[in-house]
Amino acid sequence: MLMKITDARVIVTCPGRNFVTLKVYTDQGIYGLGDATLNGMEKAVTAYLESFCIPALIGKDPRNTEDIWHYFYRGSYWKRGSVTMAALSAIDMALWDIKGKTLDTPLYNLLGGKSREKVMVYAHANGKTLEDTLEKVGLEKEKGFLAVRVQSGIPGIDSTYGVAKDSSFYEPAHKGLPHVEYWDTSKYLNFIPLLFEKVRSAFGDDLHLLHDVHHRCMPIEAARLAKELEPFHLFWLEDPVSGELQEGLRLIRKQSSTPIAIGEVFNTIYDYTTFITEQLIDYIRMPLVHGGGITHLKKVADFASVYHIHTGFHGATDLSPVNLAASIHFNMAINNFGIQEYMPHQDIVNEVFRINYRYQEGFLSVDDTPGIGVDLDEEKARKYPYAMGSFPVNRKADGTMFYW
Ligand code: KDG
Ligand code: MG
Repeated sequence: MLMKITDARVIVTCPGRNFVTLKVYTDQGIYGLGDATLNGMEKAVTAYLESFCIPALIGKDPRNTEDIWHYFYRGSYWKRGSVTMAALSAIDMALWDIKGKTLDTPLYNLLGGKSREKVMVYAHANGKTLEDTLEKVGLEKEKGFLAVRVQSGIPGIDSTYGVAKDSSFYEPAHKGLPHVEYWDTSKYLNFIPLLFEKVRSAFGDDLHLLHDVHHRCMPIEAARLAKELEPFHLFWLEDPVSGELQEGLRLIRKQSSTPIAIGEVFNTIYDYTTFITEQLIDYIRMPLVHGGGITHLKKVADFASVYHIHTGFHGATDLSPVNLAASIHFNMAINNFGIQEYMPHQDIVNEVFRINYRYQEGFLSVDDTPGIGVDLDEEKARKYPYAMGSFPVNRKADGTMFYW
């Protein structure tokens, strides 16, 4: 039987925040969905998809996921990069969705079947003060979460990334152009060990605790933090340094046994080679939506498994339900799954996307809908037009531009 891609469209919708979805159509009446959302760069990914990828996809056999992946990766002179890899991720996800629907089976079956029935997830607790944060951790524990990422406002720093002024939902981007936030690493380093001492003593040894540094330390500062957090047995310390300097992790590793997770801003295996082969990290954060989709992440996860490294995919609310569902399938199938990040989308998002996963007592599971199993209501999507948003930028107190 022949099968051909006849068309594809990009659907941009903003139910509270922007989502970019690629919909690929075939001559068999089956379509597939892929997530192409890249926070703040939605229009750039859309332009690449519309101006090049979609015309190049038409006429290809969607079942050839491997060859099509390499057509867009190897076939492109300008390789890698967040924008092009997000586009390729969406193409790949949509084609795997089509493959599952064509074979009438859920995605996890195409990746090796079930290694587990459900996947452990971690929740977010963000408080403005230490007391507020302790209360937020308690609330997540009451919801049944076995793992909680703990972030807090820092005394003496006006605003802390990821700790919203209105904490009803998490949204790091703001409407319009970037505003400036001021940062002071020494205040941060003085406060965080105290925070974890309090959280550990309030909630006991069983709760898994995670923390995200958001790339704010130099390697030697991160080494100090990892060492000082050692008594509180974190599940992981995330993005302790800006990840482009892979050698920087050696310094942290020599000093501490706190597990390290890195790479939510990465997009290919080449961002990870030193980290993996030198066992400098413990968890891979690069998600399907930004790391070349299922085809590429399967290779990265398999490569990592040789070095006893696990997955811990990025799963903030600025990644769409299509990515989250695909990630649950993926996590159910692979052996070296570690944990999945989970922040529930707002209800308005789940009105636009029809989801097939559910949260129960610390775990997520998907049903057996063929393919990825998420659909998009286009009529509802049209009610929420694109709205420009951007991340804040960081400066030190003296004005110096600081890292992400
Ligand atoms: O768009 C960026 C967010 O997804 C990111 O800031 C969230 O760091 C994050 C995390 O670990 O979820
Ligand atoms: Mg992060």
